[in-house]
Amino acid sequence: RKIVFVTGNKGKFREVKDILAAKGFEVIQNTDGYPELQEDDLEPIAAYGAKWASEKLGMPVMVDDSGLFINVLNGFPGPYSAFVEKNLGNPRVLKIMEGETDRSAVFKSVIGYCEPGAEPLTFTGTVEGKIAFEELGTGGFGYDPIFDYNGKTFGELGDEFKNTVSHRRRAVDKFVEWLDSQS
Ligand code: ITT
Ligand code: NA
Repeated sequence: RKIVFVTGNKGKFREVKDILAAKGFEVIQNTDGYPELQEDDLEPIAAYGAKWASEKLGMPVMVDDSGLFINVLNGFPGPYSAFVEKNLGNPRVLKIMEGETDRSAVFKSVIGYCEPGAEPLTFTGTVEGKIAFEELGTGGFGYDPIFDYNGKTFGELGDEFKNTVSHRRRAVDKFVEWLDSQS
């Protein structure tokens, strides 16, 4: 079974490809992109993007809208995660977090899936962690070097372990459960 994943993010694609390969799916990357709504929640962004891309391409597609939600910052950068990573980067996020004792944060991934002519569906996964005090590790991508999961960052833990516990893994598991229930 094949699934087209519309994303420009190599890290996301690599993770989803590995997770879904283990479940017997082949994932094909499409980099055409889609308009991203400005919303506080990721679900409507993923739903709209999946619907838009499936109509545009005329085939079933999945997208993944994700972000890092830092509790003491009221969920920032959340839906602005891509903008913040690109324009500020991990060092500036660490700077904002200087002196903060509550370092709890949540990574969230929302998979949007849509077939042409149908309504979009969303599957959400989260994982809790803490913002580290420095960037650690070279694995993963994006915020992984500053996301501490039980004492080590996702950057240190690397893809293989990350894929067993991550927000993305949990979202993909729900998606596959739904796909299996359809066949
Ligand atoms: P798309 O083409 O799929 O939209 P994107 O990188 O723009 O790719 P988003 O709009 O969903 O993705 O923005 C999410 C941001 O959060 C982006 O900067 C990612 O690098 C980062 N991010 C998402 N998942 C992550 C993860 O598992 N580990 C580290 N950073 C992550
Ligand atoms: Na994006």
